[in-house]
Amino acid sequence: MDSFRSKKIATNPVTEKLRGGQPCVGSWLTLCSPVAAESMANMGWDWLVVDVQHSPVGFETMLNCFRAIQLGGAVPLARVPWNETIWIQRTLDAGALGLVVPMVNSRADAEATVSNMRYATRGQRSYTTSRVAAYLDADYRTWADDNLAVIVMIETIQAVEQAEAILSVDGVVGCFIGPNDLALSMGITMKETGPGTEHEAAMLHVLEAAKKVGRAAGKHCFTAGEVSMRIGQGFQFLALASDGAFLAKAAQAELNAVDFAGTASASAQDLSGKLY
Ligand code: 3PY
Ligand code: MG
Repeated sequence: MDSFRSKKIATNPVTEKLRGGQPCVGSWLTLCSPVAAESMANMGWDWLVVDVQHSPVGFETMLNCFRAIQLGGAVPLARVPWNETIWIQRTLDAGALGLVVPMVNSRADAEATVSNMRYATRGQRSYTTSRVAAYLDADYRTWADDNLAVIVMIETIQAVEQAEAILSVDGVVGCFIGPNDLALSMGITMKETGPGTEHEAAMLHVLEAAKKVGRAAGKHCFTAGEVSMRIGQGFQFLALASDGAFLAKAAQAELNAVDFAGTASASAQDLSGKLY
């Protein structure tokens, strides 16, 4: 049975890559499905975030997604609904190896995030054995303080202005830009974003601040093309869309391709492949 035992985790590859200046690419899970999570995790993403802020996922389903992600070989992360003690501490206890924390708008907000993710005397996290402790090649208490990926979301113009102060908080590993909320806070629509806009300049300002204080910058990207471009600019923590968006895009494209008149011919490729 030994061959079925998972390898003990020594370090957190996400935190390690981000601290080492390397890019790491993941995606978002909004379908609330451990089966979808396992399928995604097997594809080779560095990490997957269970979105507890903007999906209707329940706490136990989130935990089962963490298991599925781990089994598939990616690093399980979560976006908590808010920068709050109860959400942060419970989600870590359930086995997230890092958190993306929304709406961190000031240095004090970032200090609160870190404090909730670290045990005393470095923070105020209350102790229990996390679910993942059994998979670690270390004592969870000290491992967690040094290895959890602490990613604060910079997604308001106020946070952009405070980027250096936020990112320089001890314990912050990196930041993640939410382009939609950033646009809302600037009073603009997504049509007014992109190269040459104030929105783009704000994101590049965050990148510059992150580089200055030696932290990773990240962004939620719309396409693989954008992920590649952002890597070239120096962004590191890159999310590509979500399981829900991938499903909708692929399913819609296939449905759109159906010739309801039945006059189109099918190639050999059309007549084989994967049904499930
Ligand atoms: C945003 O665009 O505001 C996000 O939070 C993306 O994850
Ligand atoms: Mg947002």
